[in-house]
Amino acid sequence: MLTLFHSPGSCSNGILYLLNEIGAEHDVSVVNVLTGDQRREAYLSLNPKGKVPALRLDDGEVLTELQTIAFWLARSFPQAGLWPENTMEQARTLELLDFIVGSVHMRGRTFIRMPHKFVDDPACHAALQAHGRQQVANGLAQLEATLGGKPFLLGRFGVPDAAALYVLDWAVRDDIELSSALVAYRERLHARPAFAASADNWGST
Ligand SMILES: N[C@@H](CCC(=O)N[C@@H](CS)C(=O)NCC(=O)O)C(=O)O
Repeated sequence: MLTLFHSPGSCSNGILYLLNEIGAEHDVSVVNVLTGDQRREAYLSLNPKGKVPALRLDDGEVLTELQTIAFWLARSFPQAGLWPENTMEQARTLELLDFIVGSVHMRGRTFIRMPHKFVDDPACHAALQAHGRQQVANGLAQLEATLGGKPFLLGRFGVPDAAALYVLDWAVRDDIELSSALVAYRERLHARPAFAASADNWGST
């Protein structure tokens, strides 16, 4: 059985959503990053990086990093059709995943929520948070341009949409205004059965 190590409301929501999108049987082991579970020995022995998501496979292998886990899931469950055949579409998938994780999350949202991780002086935190908010807003504008009227980022639903959903949910939580196109896109993602199937472990949206 696959086991997702997951903190409800965090970026591991993206993997939870994909597991349900694929219909892959799985357990969820909650690692609450708000209470520091990720730094406890029990979790560090599984993922020394002290981050979620992590996915333990049937053979005991543990995968970390959202893009890696998303790739593994999409390739291991080909019947779900989440990994494109075409090389250009594969490249676009990786490009979007890297942008959402590497830029919007790590270089945007992280500054909003965790300015203390980058600079000790509390006097600097507001400036770092403002920078993070601007980065997230820029990133969302980029995603809207990529959507360009399509229902999902690559036309049909794909793994980058599962990552886009948690940054959209975070934007709402952080009071960052969404355009009407992004509101409609988020609603489309919330309307998929994978979202209802994830409800018990989703956390606040
Ligand atoms: N690049 C990693 C980032 C993972 C990450 O930063 N996860 C956050 C939750 S959204 C976390 O575990 N934070 C706990 C911490 O930094 O202590 C990925 O995409 O999987």
